[in-house]
Amino acid sequence: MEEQALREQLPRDGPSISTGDRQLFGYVGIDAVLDQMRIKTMKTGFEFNIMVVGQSGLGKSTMVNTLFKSKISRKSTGTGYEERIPKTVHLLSVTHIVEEKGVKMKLTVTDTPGFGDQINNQNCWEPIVEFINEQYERYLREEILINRKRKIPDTRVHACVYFVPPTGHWLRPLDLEFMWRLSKITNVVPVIARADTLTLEERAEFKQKIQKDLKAHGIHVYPQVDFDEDPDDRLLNDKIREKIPFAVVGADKEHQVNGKKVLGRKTKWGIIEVENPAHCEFPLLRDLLIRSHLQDLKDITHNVHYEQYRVRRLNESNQASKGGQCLALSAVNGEPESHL
Ligand SMILES: Nc1nc2c(ncn2[C@@H]2O[C@H](COP(=O)(O)OP(=O)(O)O)[C@@H](O)[C@H]2O)c(=O)[nH]1
Ligand SMILES: [Mg+2]
Repeated sequence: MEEQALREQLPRDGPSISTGDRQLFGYVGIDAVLDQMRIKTMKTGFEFNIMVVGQSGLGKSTMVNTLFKSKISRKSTGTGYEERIPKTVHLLSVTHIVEEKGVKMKLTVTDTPGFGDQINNQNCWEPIVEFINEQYERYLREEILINRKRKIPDTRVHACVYFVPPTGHWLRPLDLEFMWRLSKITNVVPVIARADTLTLEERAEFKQKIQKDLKAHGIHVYPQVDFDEDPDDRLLNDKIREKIPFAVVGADKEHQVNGKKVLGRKTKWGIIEVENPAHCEFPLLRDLLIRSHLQDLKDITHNVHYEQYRVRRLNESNQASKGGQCLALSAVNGEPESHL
């Protein structure tokens, strides 16, 4: 009796054929592909690129350091390391190799000069839009080569963190315009910057106003409902959408709290710990970017944003060749008409 039960559990040779709900043969072993995928990713590693955008003085450069100094890469930067952040004048990319349990990630964060200092902020998004498109262009040029690399270096921006000033009012026309343009070409993750300057009630109220404003202007930030592939994703993402924009605080200095070193900001109310979910939503931002949605951000960049760029560029090249012009893929930015 026992022996027969055991035999029924054992895998049989040959494939499993299922007719409706009924499984005719036993275990086939398809799940072994998961191990193969894991080993392959461990060997090759992967690239992930984030960009920070927003007006000057909102804490973008600090946040880049916070990300690198927070738990994702404490080891690679070392502790007690202090540095004065120079004012960012050019787009500046910093890359760290983060390794965990044998998996290697090449994490690049691009810091951008703040805008809003000038009297005239017209077209201040141009260098940033150009940078994002340039990375698509680079990828495309590698991809259309006859002898192409097995693994194309990926510098495309997978997530663009947009810093909203903590005014507590509505979004400014400049922020709306900027985010609208960015959301057409990349995954935009808005955050309320310097959230320690707002009370918890103010943060919640501001968050709702921003959500309303984005909806009213048809600005689709990440994660977009249209791209949720299954009901489980939708449930999870609905929860995230309720919390976006995350109210974040950045800090690159460590303080002693209860005998432990924590990243935080000293205020008159005490130390605001940036990695403590009870103090601010930096941990939600880090988890979304690095833990829960990293692969999705990469997939959407490749399958949606890059695809749109590729189609547009190849159509343009075709048109040019029909008109007898040179087929060379010259850089274009296909600027959309102003939205507001
Ligand atoms: N209160 C507060 N100040 C911050 C925060 N993040 C950065 N700062 C400070 O704001 C100033 C400008 O920061 P920086 O990172 O250079 O801003 P960026 O111009 O957007 O890159 C610095 O003095 C930072 O110490 C924050 O979350 N809260
Ligand atoms: Mg800066």
